[in-house]
Amino acid sequence: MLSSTLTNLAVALFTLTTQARPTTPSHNALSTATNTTNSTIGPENGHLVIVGGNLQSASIYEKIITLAGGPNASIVVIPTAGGDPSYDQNFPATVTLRELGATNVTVLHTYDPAVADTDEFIAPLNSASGIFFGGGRQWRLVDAYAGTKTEKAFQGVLDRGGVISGSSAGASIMGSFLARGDTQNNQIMIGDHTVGFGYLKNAAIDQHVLVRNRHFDLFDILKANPGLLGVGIDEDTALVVQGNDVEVIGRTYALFYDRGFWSREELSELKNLPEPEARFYFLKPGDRYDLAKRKVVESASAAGVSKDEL
Ligand SMILES: *[C@@H]1O[C@H](CO)[C@@H](O)[C@H](O)[C@H]1NC(C)=O
Ligand SMILES: *[C@@H]1O[C@H](CO)[C@@H](O)[C@H](O)[C@H]1NC(C)=O
Ligand SMILES: *[C@@H]1O[C@H](CO)[C@@H](O)[C@H](O)[C@H]1NC(C)=O
Ligand SMILES: CC(=O)N[C@H]1CO[C@H](CO)[C@@H](O)[C@@H]1O
Repeated sequence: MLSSTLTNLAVALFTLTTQARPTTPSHNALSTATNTTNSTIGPENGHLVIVGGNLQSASIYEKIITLAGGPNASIVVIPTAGGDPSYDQNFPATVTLRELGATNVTVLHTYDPAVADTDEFIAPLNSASGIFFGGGRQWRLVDAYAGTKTEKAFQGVLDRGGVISGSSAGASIMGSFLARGDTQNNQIMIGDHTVGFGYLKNAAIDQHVLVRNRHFDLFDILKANPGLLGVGIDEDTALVVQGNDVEVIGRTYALFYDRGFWSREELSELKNLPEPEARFYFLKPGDRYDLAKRKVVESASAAGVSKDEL
């Protein structure tokens, strides 16, 4: 009698629960990314170095120079996101690259897509093995270069095994979805420009994330585009991408928004995690991430917390 009442109660509760959550069958799974999405993938050839703004560390610049092929590699710097009336060959990132040993650094700039669509303009890109996009507003890069020979020549650098790098706006432009692409206001996450150059496919990239407390902002994009991977990068911190492998380098942390969760310590039922669609987690320099699996790559750096740190 009692047991059949309990059974009925259990069935009633089960029914209630399943009715209340018709679309989230595994709402308490800790580490499963939902698989209703396309994979996020990096470039087939070459590398990306995606910097979250305020680039200071020589080690990040040096990584860019090395991946371009060393000091004599031709590196083209694109300052266009900055919005200044004009640029000369002494744009700050250019000066720093030269100070760190790069011997052949060229500034290339136009706001005019008709100019960007000429063979003359793209000539330096044809023999370049590195590109660096400076900061500013990412939509300016779209207005100047999207759909032109220049955009194709950027891709050509990657296809030949070179490196595309960039900081702040120069980071966001690398996503297929252009985060903060609005021409009026940089707080609008889904603006009047939403298509980036897409070196990282099925992804949206935000920057300055911890310094500016932007860690909830990517959810505007991810709610409307649940198939995307969200990536948030803090200042003076970078993702180095080769194929689907990502390594965090630099000074602080990168945030991953994949509906999963990961921790250096053993996951416990005591953790009070939000629903999968409201989650993110942090990786530090040395940690690696697999874009195709949307999972952290376990490694020495990502190993568990040792007993004396408990
Ligand atoms: C760079 O070029 C200079 C002059 O052409 C040459 O002397 C030097 O050995 C080259 N350096 C490297 C690392 O290839
Ligand atoms: C420097 O790079 C440009 C292309 O960006 C190339 O045309 C030129 O030959 C390079 N100069 C040297 C000295 O390697
Ligand atoms: C997957 O990719 C296809 C083709 O690029 C696209 O049409 C579709 O919207 C994508 N689906 C998701 C869930 O992102
Ligand atoms: C529909 C869909 O995107 N399915 C993917 C699920 O995940 C596997 C492994 O990552 C992919 O190969 C499928 O394409």
